Amino acid sequence: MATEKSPQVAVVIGSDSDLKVMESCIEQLREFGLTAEVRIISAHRTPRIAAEFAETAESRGIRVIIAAAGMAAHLAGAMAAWSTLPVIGVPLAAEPGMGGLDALLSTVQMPPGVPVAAVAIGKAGARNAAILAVQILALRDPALRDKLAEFKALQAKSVQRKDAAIG
Ligand code: RP5
Repeated sequence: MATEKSPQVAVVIGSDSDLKVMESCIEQLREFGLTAEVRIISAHRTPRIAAEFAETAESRGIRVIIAAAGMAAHLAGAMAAWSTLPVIGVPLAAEPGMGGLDALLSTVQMPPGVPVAAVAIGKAGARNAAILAVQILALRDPALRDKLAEFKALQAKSVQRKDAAIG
């Protein structure tokens, strides 16, 4: 059951080998003051648990599911199949693999009717997944909207500083 403090974002990874990259997603969420429900669930190795997790996520207070996997990355699609929550898919480069292109195509090429918001491969996608989740939550949370505005301003300042330094 959802409580005041239940996490609103779930970060699901297909394997513990995905955690290193996805730590930057969890860290980015933390920077916005959000904790995540983090789980290792595989679309292929634990398919029943994947279905149950996605089906019950909303009743636990989850509002956005971030799903990251490598190789034939069906985890985000499996989440989207079992839930009406927005699902963000992070394709990862796994070994043996194709530098993440395999996972990218598996994540992004969803058939009509079951959308997954696919982000970039690896760390960039991991961070962007967190920011996109924050943007979704910010639609109904003015404090998060303010944090996003501050985040954008700081990012711009950092580029401007580098531009000035290169002189
Ligand atoms: C995917 O297979 C996982 O998301 C991981 O990226 C990849 C390899 O998994 P492991 O063999 O390292 O557990 O399902």
